Amino acid sequence: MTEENILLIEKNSGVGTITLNRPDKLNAFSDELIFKLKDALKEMERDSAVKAVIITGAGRGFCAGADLASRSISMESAQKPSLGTHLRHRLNPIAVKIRQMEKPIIAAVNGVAAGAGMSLALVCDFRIAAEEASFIQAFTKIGLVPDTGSTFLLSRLIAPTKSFELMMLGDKLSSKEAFELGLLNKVVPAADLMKECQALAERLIGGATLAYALTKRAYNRAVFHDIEELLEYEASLQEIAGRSDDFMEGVKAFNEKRQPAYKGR
Ligand code: LHQ
Repeated sequence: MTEENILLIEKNSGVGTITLNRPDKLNAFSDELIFKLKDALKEMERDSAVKAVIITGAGRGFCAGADLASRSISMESAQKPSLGTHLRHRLNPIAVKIRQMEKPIIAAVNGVAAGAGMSLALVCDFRIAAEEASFIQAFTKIGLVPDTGSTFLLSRLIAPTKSFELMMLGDKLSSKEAFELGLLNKVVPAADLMKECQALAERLIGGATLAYALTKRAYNRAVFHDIEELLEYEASLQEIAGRSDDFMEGVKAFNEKRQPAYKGR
């Protein structure tokens, strides 16, 4: 069934705002949402009137990662899904586009950012979060490996000791904890979130935008020069994890709202 208005686009004073809009699913990535996000980013890139972009979520979630109730993932189909292919064609191109776009992209993290939803926040240029927001590397909890860039984004943004712990255990980080670790630029009350992000975007627009674009290019070369190779590596590992009994069990348990019983295979 096609949902309506699952992604909203607004343009205001040179700032393009993209809102993921599946609030009852905490803006989990259905295929349709992924394709719309990809198109929206392309539109923002092409539109010369847009000089900065904000990505946010409607309701109490930023993005809960892949839609675990979707037919392609929830194993209603007899075949096990190819998660490597899923990543190569759907989520990885979004991560690459955000890094390559020579306009600043701000994640306005209004609520929980889990799994690939956390990767989406991490791949943006700036992260401002509401006090109520939280961050979860949810992947291993459903028998997967971190993807959409989380393995290298997290370990390059903060110290490896903590990033590995977060990836392995999947514990929830509050905004305050994420800020203290250096994952966020700022934490603000929810009521001020969009105002703060708009103000940052307008400040960037009012500055030397060519210098900003070139700085982003240099930063990419310094920190994320191997992004495509690493995304591909994650996809190849996710292909293995996605065919495991543990992943089947993880998704089933999530949808049945119970604890999973893993066997390590
Ligand atoms: C959801 C979801 C969701 C569907 C909440 N899907 N409905 C994976 C596979 C394929 C290819 C590529 O890459 C990936 C990468 C990934 O992203 S793997 C990680 C996928 N995400 C998760 O494992 C997170 C799952 N969600 C949660 O753990 C919790 O919902 C969090 C911690 C995010 C929020 O918890 P609560 O605040 O307690 O909310 P809730 O669990 O009650 O969720 C609210 C509703 O949203 C609920 O629906 P319902 O109809 O019962 O009200 C959830 O089922 C739904 N929802 N996440 N990912």
